[in-house]
Parts: sequence; structure tokens; C-alpha cells
Amino acid sequence: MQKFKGIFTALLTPFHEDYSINWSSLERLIAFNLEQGIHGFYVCGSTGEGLMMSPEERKQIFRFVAKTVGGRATLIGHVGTIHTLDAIDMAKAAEQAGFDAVSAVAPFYYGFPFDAVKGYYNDIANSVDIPTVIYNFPASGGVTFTPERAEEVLQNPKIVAIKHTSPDLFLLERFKHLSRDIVVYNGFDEMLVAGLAMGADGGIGSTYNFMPGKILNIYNRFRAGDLAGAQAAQEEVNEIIATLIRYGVFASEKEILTQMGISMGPVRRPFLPISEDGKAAMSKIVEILK
Ligand code: MN9
Repeated sequence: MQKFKGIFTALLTPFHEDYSINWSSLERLIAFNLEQGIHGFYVCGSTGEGLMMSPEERKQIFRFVAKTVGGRATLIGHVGTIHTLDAIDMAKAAEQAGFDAVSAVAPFYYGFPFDAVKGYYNDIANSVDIPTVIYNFPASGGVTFTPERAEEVLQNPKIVAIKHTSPDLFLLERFKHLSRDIVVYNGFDEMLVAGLAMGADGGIGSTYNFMPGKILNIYNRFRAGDLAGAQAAQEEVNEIIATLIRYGVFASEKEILTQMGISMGPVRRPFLPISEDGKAAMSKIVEILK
């Protein structure tokens, strides 16, 4: 389980202006994150615009990322969708590509009863030999995992972790005290130090893409017992994240990386492109990051 602990970049997907995948930028983004010492990548999740990509594109990305990383970091492939057969197909492709685990957001839109959600996780987990990570993201329109619901899903021993993207850190803490020990990831970057303090084993986040060093600094200080230092590092990062939230998180992150020299292109529609004001605000962040 050790390889699943730590700081995982929720990898952005760079596009060309026509929205096709920009493979050379993806390679450079991965290299930049590896150089900075990131422990793993969470691929084709919310940040990676996985829900706006076809299963075929997501499978291509899994293969490309696995080949590029070449065992230098732990890989989790997000296969969540509301079509279980597509999720299974993508899970098999991730396993075949050499991923360490798969993950899925709960099925959304129809308001599925929890037994259906449980069936979905079992279908995915049982389709592969690698472990499965629950993606608890209540705001996605899916379900909120409670400790009771988590216990039910965790009856399947192949499910070994939860990515907790919710401001409810009491819940995060409760996930560390279930009948079985699982890895818990903090999902909101702006609360990383708090998530760690409540027991998270690491974090998965979108802002890690362009400031992996600053995020690792929070984690390393916390692990070293320097809580004041970790808090100060979090405050520094949150000044940046507040601006990102104002202008659209993923479009802002892509703009920052583009200005840093890795061309990331647009976000896919229906996401809105970044405004001119937003671009100017991102220039200021790029200056700070230098
Ligand atoms: O993967 C991301 N979650 C979502 C994690 O975007 C739903 C976070 O990194 C946020 O983008 C970030 C800003 O709120 O914390």
C-alpha cells in the first residue's frame, strides 16, 4: 500500500486548438512533474477532462502515460462514467497499460440507488486484478459516501482507497477508522494541510500540475512535524488557488502552464475559455512562481 501514499498530480490533458490531444505537451507536463518529485499521477479524472473524452481517447492516454512514466511514479487511471461496460473496458486497458490502480466517480445523473452504485464498483473492481480507488465527489451529482456506505463497498477486498473531494474533513477522518485500513486522499488542494491533519495519507489535485514543488513542500513539512511551516506553505498556495477559482480552475491552470512554456490549449466545451482578465491574472501568478 506504500506506493499509494503521497502526492499525486491529477493530470491535466493538453489539447491543440482543435481539441485533439497534444501528446508532446503531455510528455513535457509529465516530465516537469517527475522532475519536481511527484509520487504519482491520477489520469483522466475531473481535472483531466476525462468525462469530456471518449473511452478510446482515455485508453490512448493511459497507454501513453504509462509508457512515458515508465515506472517512475504510481499510476491511477480514472475510468468513471455512467456506462458500466465502458468503465470496465477502460479499466482493462489501464491494467494492460501497466497502471497500478483504477478509480471511478460514482455514477451520476439518474440518481441511482446505492445498491446500483455498489454494483458498479464491484463490476469495475472485479474486472481487473489491480486495486480500485473510490472517488468520493458528492458535488458531481452522484452519491455521498458515508462511513456506512464505504463499509459496504469495502466488503470487496479489491477496493483499497478513497479519494475524498469534499470539504467534510470529519468524514475524511472517519474513513481512516473503518473496519479495514484504507488509503485516503485529500481532494481539495486548498485544504491539503487540514486533510493531512485529519489523517489523509496524501493528496490528489489539479493545482499540483503547475506547482508540484509548493504542494510537496506542504506535504513534506507536515510529515516532518513542522505544522506551522506546512500551514504557511498552504497559505501561500491558497492565495493562488483563490484566483484560479475566480477565473475557472482548469482553464486557469492550462493558461499558467502555457505561459510557463508548456502549451496546454483550451478546455473542452461546455467549459468556458479563460477571459482576457483571467489571462492577465495568471501572468501575475506565473511571475510569483518564477
Ligand atoms: O482533483 C480537484 N478537484 C476538482 C482534484 O476539480 C473537482 C481539485 O484539485 C480542485 O480542482 C482544486 C480547486 O478547487 O482543489
